Amino acid sequence: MIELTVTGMTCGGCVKSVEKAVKRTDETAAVTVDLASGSVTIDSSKPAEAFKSAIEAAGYEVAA
Ligand SMILES: [Cu+2]
Repeated sequence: MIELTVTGMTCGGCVKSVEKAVKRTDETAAVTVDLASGSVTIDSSKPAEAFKSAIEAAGYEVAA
């Protein structure tokens, strides 16, 4: 299980963008995004780095 803290999400549209970035990286990943806390939980066998890059490329910041 991968847990990332994402900052810069302000609305449901941002949540969708982050979910899309995750799915682009691994279409079979199960992803849960909590808008209030910025917590993004991903169930995938791919490395966390791959998701971090994808989310950053979508325009959000990922805390280490
Ligand atoms: Cu938004």
